[in-house]
Amino acid sequence: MDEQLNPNDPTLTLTELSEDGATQALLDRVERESGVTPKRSPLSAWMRAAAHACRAELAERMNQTLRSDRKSGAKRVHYLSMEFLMGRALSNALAALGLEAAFKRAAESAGHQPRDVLEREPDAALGNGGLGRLAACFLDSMATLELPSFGYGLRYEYGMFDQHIHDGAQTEEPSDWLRDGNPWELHRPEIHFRVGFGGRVVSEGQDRRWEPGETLHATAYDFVVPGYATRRVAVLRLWQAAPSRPIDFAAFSRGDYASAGAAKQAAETINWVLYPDDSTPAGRELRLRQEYFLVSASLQDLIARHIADHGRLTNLGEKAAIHLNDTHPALTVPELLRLLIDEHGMTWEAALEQCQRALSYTNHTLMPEALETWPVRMLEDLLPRHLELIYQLNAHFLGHVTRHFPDDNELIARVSLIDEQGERRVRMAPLSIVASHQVNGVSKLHSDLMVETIFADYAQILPRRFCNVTNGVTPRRWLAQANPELSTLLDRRLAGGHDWRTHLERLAELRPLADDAEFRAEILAAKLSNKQRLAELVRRELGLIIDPDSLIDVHIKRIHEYKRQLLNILQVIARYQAISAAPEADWQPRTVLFAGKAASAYHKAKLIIRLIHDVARVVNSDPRIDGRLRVVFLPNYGVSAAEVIIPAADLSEQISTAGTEASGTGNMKFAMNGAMTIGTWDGANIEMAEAVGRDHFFIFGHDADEVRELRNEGYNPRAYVEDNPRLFKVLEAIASGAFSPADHARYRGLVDNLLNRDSYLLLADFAAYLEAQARVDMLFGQRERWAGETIHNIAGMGYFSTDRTIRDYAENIWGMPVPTREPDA
Ligand code: 26V
Repeated sequence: MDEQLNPNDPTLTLTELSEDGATQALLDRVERESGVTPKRSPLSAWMRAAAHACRAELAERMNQTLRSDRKSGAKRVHYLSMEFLMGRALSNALAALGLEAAFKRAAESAGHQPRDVLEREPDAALGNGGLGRLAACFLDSMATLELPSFGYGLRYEYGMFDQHIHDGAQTEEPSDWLRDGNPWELHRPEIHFRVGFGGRVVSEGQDRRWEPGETLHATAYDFVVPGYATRRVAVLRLWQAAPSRPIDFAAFSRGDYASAGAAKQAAETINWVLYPDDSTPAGRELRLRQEYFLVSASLQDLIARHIADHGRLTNLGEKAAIHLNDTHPALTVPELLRLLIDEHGMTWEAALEQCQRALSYTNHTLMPEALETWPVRMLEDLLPRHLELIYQLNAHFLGHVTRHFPDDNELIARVSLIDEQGERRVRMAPLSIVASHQVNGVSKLHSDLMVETIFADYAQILPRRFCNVTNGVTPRRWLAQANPELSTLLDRRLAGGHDWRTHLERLAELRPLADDAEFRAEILAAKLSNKQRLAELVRRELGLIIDPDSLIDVHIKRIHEYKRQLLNILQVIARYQAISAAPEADWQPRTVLFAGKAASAYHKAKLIIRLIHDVARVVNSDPRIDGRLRVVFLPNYGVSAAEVIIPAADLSEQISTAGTEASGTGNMKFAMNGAMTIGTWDGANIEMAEAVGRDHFFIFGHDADEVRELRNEGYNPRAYVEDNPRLFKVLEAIASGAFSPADHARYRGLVDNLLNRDSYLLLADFAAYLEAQARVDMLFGQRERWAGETIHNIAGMGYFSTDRTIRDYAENIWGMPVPTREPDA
């Protein structure tokens, strides 16, 4: 704070006041907004008033940030994403504004627990899972690294659905996060653009021009994302659709209210709901409309700003980086070409050059079924001019391929942007590759496999276009906020005090402390207190008692076959059978906690949730087990739940079939918070194990090469059952209805599928998994040694901060190097 300021000056903003002044200002604000005294104000009113107070500060910082970027003419990055899984914002904002102490004092003086106020804020769950949360961590790091940056997304009225469980079965409920208003957003009605759909393309001399059949308005809602230890911010701009004519008065006068309101209805469906299936593209027209709406509004916005700042578009690629978070915003390619050529008079060649300079694209999955394609017919109807430009780009690219590989007709046919098999479709990943200057995967293994498998042909043609940027997570949310106990320890033990929050590599200084008895004890104490907090949450949500001294074994993520929650459940059943067979033996008590949502139409994933519940019921009620094994499914997993669960975990399950999980980011959050990992040689697990030291990791199972060989040889799952009586017993119990006595046949299909197909090689990894779990039990039995191992894990996680990830993107892809801030002494 500026020493010259008088802390009692009433014109000062909240962050300029003394702690006393800020406390009083917060109390005043609560009273003014709610109309009753702070003591009588409900928690939700407290939450809103605190958010509004922060928003005012942040708005000012946004103005300053934008003004200074305008003046300096700096290059900006624009991160286009259909998903931003932001979670709650208040505690992050308070920390960034230095208002935590004042908030705490104010709340307590009114008789409220600060945490109760914070928990009144609904999660902004505008994303499905890893991809959306990564985008949110990126915004935090972009702001903190002082990178001129915009996130662009959609303002969904309903985000990720709320998950309810009835009799073990998942049901979905809309998540009405805007019901009580959103205290964070700044509506910017002055920022609006027109977005067209349908219609036809007309020729004007040499030129082609699109005459849309229907036009919507896009207006901006801004979220200010504070940086840590800087006044700079990142802006998340979310678009809202509105009809150009909300009421058709002619229809209204006829009494035809449906037609009179049709345009309004059509516009509002764009923002209606996030598509909640992250495993298969729905291929629905509404999704295509959403994608185009995001892309068109964002590009018009950034072009308008570019022209205002630079007066011309010939240096667009030099001053603007545009990043595609997966192919969901891939219509950026034809839309940018269209805007530059049709609206701004650029030539094809010049437009393509600017496009390639500006654009870059991240691939987030190798699963072939998740790669987006759109029917040509749908594009013809909805975006006819864009389809022309895609054809033109395809001809241009295939010409290039023909010149360089003149004899390889098969290659030329394979790499077309149009899939000609059956119904003709546009392939969005190739479209993004061809129009970008860099394409990256999200871990070393993933990036290697990407160029060896799904994009091998493109890598042959464009070898320098592909690179790797390993994911990370923001240590502000996932360590400082989520784990205050551990953070206090780090502050005390690391030479730079607080500054690991922006220099996470400092965690390496903990390595020598792995053998320090006192530090080990402190680490165990912090963990125990986090486990007690989790036990309290489980008791509140499920009425279930879990033992904070037991090994807390956590598997939380979207439910997918490749993530192998089912393998975990097989292991749980094997353990249950072993304990029941020898109840007198010395078993290491364990609580196995699952959480995660299944896509609503993903029947197998839903069946796995059902099985977890069925197994939990049997195990938890069996007196022979006597608390030595508990199985918990915590409903409605999301960012806020993760913030409680992760710091409490002893063991992190990262057990995807090798070669299927692109990176994982939960894996990083766990290790950073002092959990051990049991995992396969997959995604970022590999780089984590190498950073931490393989000896400090529980690695098991087939690696990606072995998985490929096994499949090539003709994988026979039954062979593993014949060799392994424990596995046989587990499958038999499930198939015979031991966990579903009222419906014996419930899991017969599931078991048949394992025996006959087992696409994700659960049975091949089962024995190794059990063996690794036994090593876990052994080590957990020696609690001090265990603590030493977890310290090695925390110490090795310095690399996995999104600050490092964003620096990589900025330097190697966006062409906007980041000045390094010196760490404190
Ligand atoms: C795919 C689709 C398909 C179309 C409909 C909606 C939709 C929504 C999301 C997705 C994305 C699936 C890809 C994804 O989330 N990948 C995850 O990305 C993380 C961040 O890079 C990474 O850590 C995970 O390993 C990867 O599964």
